[in-house]
Amino acid sequence: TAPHIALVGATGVVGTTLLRLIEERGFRYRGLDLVASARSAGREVTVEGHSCRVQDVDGFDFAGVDIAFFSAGAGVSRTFVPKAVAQGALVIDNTSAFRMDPGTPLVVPQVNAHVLGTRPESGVVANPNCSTIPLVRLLRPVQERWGIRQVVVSTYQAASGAGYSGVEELRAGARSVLDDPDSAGVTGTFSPSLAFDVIPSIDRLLDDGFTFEEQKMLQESRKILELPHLDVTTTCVRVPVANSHSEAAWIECHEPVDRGELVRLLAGQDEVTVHDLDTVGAFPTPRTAGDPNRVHVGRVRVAAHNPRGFWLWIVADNVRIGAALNALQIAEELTRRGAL
Ligand code: 11C
Repeated sequence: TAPHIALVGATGVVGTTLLRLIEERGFRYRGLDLVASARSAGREVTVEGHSCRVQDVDGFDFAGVDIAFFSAGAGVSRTFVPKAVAQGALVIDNTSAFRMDPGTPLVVPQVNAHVLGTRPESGVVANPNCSTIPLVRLLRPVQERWGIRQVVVSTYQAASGAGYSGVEELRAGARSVLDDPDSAGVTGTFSPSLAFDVIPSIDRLLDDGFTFEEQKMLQESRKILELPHLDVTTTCVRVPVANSHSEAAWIECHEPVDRGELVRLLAGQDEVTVHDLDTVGAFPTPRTAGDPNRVHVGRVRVAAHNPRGFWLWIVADNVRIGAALNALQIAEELTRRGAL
């Protein structure tokens, strides 16, 4: 039978997108609870034409819930996921709280659905970070064909990675600078102001000088691809784009790579569009890439001086591909396996 589902973080950018995707993809459920932290509890949200009241996560009873999606931040997950699991729910967690826990599978269905098995012992399946997901979806076939020696990535991450408030802050900052070029913009979620600027710092700074976002891309890629020594190094940058993250990735393999074979290999992956398959140099951008449910790739360049290495330009909707869609595809896979 169809699962009873709960969405914790239902009013956030990932939660509302998850609701839209559930409708778009016709994901079947027999009951639905919308849940959020105290700040958003009590709000009414329309789901498939019906008004639904958002309940407070503090005090919410998970008994009877088959799948609980969490996207209300790592703090909320750390506090309430153990309770949801103890009350019998299977949790699909969108935060960084449990990703590196050895008993918790970290899943991108197109890459490593096999680790789902049936029901995970910990009761939690973790959804990777939004910059990791599109990257590993492209690295997996490359690793299988040529073997990867090193990956160097710079990201260009959209304001929506910081939620609705991040997008609002970008808009307000842009208005402020357009009105007065000497304005310092608007800070809060981002510092300095993101409008007309780029910020090479996402999430907290670690002792080694890398940011947590950069560490997540390394550690999560290694875990998902089951390559504990994979050499991935990144610089994560916030850019004044509302939605969709971009990445410039240099991938060096163990053997020379043929460009024609590479573009055909990538274009053959599930839900991947290669823009320069026939038109060399073509590229997607966050605003023009097209279908937000696909990973977009362009500017595929094999280096003449080192044909073992090539560049990819990658664009993917961070809220869909990087969060809500991946989480829903995990739920679809678990349902298919009868793992609930
Ligand atoms: C951003 N990637 O763009 C972050 C958002 O670890 O799930 C997601 C943070 C996470 O700001």
